[in-house]
Amino acid sequence: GPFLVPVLGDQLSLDLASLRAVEKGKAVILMMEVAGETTYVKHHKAKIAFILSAMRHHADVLRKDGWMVDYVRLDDPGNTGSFTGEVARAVERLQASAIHVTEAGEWRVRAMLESWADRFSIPVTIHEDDRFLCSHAEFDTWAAARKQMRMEFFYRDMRRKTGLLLDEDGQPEGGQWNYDAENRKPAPSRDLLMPQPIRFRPDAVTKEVLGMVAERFADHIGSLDQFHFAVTRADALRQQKRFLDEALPRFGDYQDAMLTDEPFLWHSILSPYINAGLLDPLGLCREVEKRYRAGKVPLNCAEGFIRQIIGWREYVRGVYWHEGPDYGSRNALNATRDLPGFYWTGETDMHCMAQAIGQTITQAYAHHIQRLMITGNFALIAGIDPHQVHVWYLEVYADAYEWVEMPNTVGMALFADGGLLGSKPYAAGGAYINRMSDYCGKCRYDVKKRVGEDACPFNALYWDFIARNERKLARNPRMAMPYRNWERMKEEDRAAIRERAARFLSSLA
Ligand code: FAD
Ligand code: DLZ
Ligand code: SF4
Repeated sequence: GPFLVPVLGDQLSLDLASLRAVEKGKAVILMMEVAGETTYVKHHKAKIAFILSAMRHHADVLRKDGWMVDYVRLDDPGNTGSFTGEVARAVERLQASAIHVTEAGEWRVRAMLESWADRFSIPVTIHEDDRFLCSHAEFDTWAAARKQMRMEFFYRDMRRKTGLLLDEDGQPEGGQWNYDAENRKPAPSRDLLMPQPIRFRPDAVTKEVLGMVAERFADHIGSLDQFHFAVTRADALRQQKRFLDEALPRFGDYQDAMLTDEPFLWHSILSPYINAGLLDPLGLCREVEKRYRAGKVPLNCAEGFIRQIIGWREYVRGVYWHEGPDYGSRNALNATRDLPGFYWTGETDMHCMAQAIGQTITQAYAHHIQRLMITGNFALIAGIDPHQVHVWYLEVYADAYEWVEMPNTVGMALFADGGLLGSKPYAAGGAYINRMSDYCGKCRYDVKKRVGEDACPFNALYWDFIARNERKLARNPRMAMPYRNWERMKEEDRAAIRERAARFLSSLA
């Protein structure tokens, strides 16, 4: 019988290790829409629609490329609802002689793949996913050689490995590895010339998927009205070109900025395509470098973007696999509060939160600083249970897969790993949000106040966080300043701030 090549929903690339391992005429590709994957968490409707439509389009691309493809739809009679169940049916149906599969993107699915060798009496080969620059072994070697796993040093190795933005002597372009200091400009005023991502109109395939998702997943978060994602590599490449031409030249400058009713700013909105396999991350970085070499894009923008991909993206994946399956249950600050209901509705008077959550519901997208410094920061300083926060991020973003979402949430945003990923918690009061956005001017709360019913909740929560975690954080040299400031406050002011925080927190329940 033929070789069976299961291709998972985030493996929508023609250049895939498992495909390279087999011959077209002798292999059948198996693609599976299964209830297990659509509901292991209650993904945003647009995320499910994006993945299923992209899978259906990719099956056509594979067939046109000469592959035999067996495609199981969610509503096919007999669908067992799981990868393992569908592989079992296919092995039987095709009398497959061996299985070749590219490794999965999370521990849960890795365990399924690893169970196949025992379950089916045919050879199973799990291929390393070489769409990533850094293999598991390479990351483990890197991590073993140092006391702390700092992204910055990992990133320099990836620059050297790829040669991206190096000069003839192998030195970093411009003399510095990192130009982040230039990338913290506050929000500009709203600008009619602000670039906007292309909004792709759903074709017949996507429309059918949208109908099915609306019906089957009605109780999942999110709306489908504004569904605009590319669902093919060809369209994803159009979005990529749009980004390179229009947004990249100012990407760095406004990377941390936030503006009311501007969900996208100068960000690429390419993560769903990169993570699903429709775009090649290294190819994208090479295009960015080309624009810099051609004088079309400043160095801080090109470097900043490339760092997000070959630095942060590769690094968080390394951490996820290096730390093991228990990483997601860490809770270094013992945070136990339930996730407030407004994370699901956006209905809160905190304008910054309403904006970040609102666009999450309509677009399945928020950019990095919204995820980190608005919804993430709030969860951190309010002491929300990291597991609940993790599930939320995994559900609501179109780009969310555990390998990338979990370290960003548990490590970067919540400090629940005790400082493995970041050297200090990204905790901030309203002043930071006011500096980087126009949100506070449109908010019912007063960002300058710490106490009183109209005081910005982030202020009291920030100091309450500092006070609450003194035992765990005060010795961190990078936290010396806030602790000094806290100590300097009058006792009665400290009490009033903590009282305001307590009242606000009890109003959440
Ligand atoms: P841009 O700002 O245009 O950045 C370019 C690319 O760099 C992104 O497409 C992405 O591939 C990569 N990138 C940037 N920052 C990171 C990062 N911290 N980690 C990994 N890759 C990065 N990203 C995901 O892809 N999936 C997630 O589930 C996810 N969850 C997150 C949860 C939290 C709490 C936080 C703080 C961040 C999370 N991120 C996640 C990282 C980042 O916010 C998104 O990658 C980014 O917002 C995607 O939008 P963009 O394509 O417009 O990014
Ligand atoms: C996220 C997702 C969803 C919603 N549905 C499917 C699906 O029906 N079939 C599939 O192959 N993949 C899906 N995915 C993506 C998988 O969950 C992803 O491949 C795993 O997380 C492994 O990394
Ligand atoms: Fe957010 Fe506070 Fe600013 Fe309101 S005042 S937008 S709650 S930071």
